[in-house]
Amino acid sequence: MKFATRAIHVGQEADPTTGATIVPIYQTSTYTQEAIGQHKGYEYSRTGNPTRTALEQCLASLEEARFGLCFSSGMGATTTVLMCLKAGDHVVASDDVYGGTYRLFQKVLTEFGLSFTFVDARDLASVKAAMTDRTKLVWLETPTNPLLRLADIPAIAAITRQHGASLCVDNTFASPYLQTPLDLGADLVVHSTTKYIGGHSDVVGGAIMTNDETWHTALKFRQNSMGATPGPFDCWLTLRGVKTLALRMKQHEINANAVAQFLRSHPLVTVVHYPGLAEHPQHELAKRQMRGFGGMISFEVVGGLDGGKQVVTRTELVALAEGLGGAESLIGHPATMTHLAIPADERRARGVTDGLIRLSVGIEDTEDLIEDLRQALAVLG
Ligand code: P1T
Repeated sequence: MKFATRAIHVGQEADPTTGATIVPIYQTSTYTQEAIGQHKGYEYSRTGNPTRTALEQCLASLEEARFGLCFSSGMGATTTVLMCLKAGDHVVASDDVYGGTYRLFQKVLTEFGLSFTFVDARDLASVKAAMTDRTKLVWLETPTNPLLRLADIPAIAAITRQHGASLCVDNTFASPYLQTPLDLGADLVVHSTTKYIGGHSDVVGGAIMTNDETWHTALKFRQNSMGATPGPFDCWLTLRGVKTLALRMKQHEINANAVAQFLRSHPLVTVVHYPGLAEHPQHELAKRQMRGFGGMISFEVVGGLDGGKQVVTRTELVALAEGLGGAESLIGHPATMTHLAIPADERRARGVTDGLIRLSVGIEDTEDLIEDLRQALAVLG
């Protein structure tokens, strides 16, 4: 079965008890047992819930994985991966990551004896140089949030394997429609399903997919032990969203491409980061490991911090908000919003300048988006 068919059907057979065509919201915390330990596969909804199972099976299929597990948020999924490590273990992570991921790694997990080296993952020599005898995990975002930088997944998978470590890719920005990291050599894929997978900015969730049974067993044990699990209604909303993932990603990309072309020819825009532009330094890598370029763009305008802040508050159709991947376009200012948790000097050193603007290009009519950006940019000159 191809992608769009799997998104609509896998894990979503008619309900065995009623024939309901759409997977029901099994809004129950527990399940009646016929005798002690004798049940229909479910005992308690932290451990398992049929609506969650449907979503887990569907997402596993979309990521070409044997196993899928869902969580209450992307951060819940990320925390669960990292909780499979032990005090003393070392992680190599790409330096351009969601601010909340940086905060979890650097401000929470270091308290538990994990250590992190952040590297520019575009540079394979830096990744190699950061690996130590204690490195157990390499953590990549590709494309990154917010700079849309790419990491070469097969090449980094090879480096990771040589050191006996595992590679985890946060695939949130690409979505499984555009990139399947397990096919490219990764061991684990993480998603904030809050974004493209859910697709309607109305539910927070996370997921982990793998083909590795040892990892799956460890993760499932922690999913149940730590309890960052999603409720049945959240799983149902996500499942409803994912049915249109393929359609939505096609339109996100059409719009993002048009918006990127508009921005790059605008006199008050100094730089545009979008992997679909021929001048993006990793355009060739994007063509090799992705099936399209997605709906996220970041760009800089003249006037630095002031210029950036003025533009993001001036759009009318495009909402000023954290988050991304929904039907509606969102605009944000990473330095003061999504990436505020990263100390200013480190943030700037990584290229997240004070004037950087991030745009999640939605699926509205292209012309309306460009018109709104045109009038917002007019504030600069
Ligand atoms: O928000 P949550 O579902 O917990 O997911 C965290 C997360 C993980 N990975 C990436 C790449 C992300 O972008 C996020 C969340 N990001 C935002 C809320 C944002 O506006 O960038």
